[in-house]
Amino acid sequence: MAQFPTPFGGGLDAWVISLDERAKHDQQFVSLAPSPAGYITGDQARNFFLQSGLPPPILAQIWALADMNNDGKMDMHEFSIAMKLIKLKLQGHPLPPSLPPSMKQPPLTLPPPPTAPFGKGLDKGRVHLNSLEASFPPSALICTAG
Ligand SMILES: [Ca+2]
Repeated sequence: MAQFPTPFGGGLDAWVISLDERAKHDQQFVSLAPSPAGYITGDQARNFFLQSGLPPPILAQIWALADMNNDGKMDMHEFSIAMKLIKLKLQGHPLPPSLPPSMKQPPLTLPPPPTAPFGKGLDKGRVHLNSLEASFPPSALICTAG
């Protein structure tokens, strides 16, 4: 019987990618300069994954698992899966024969980040301040109870 330490409680799925992990993976993905379409190539990914210290044959297995649509490229979600598999492998978990369903689902449907144009920042700040003053007149703050 294999005896792994199980840091994950009985009910929790070791393959689930947490929001924190996904956020880190997304940052790493962006740092690899994905194409405008949102993909990194096999070469880009391989060089990055090799930094994990895992042997190339293992990384090839991880790639095969994570590249869900087998297009030879990684989108943000596939990259996150690969990173999670690398982490688990480094922790001593065996690779799954196929991708666990809990990994295929995105960790959360994140709302798209607000795309505020930089030029409008000052104006927006001013509007925000004005509305704050309107909502909280100073007289309310110095009102003493009883
Ligand atoms: Ca792919």
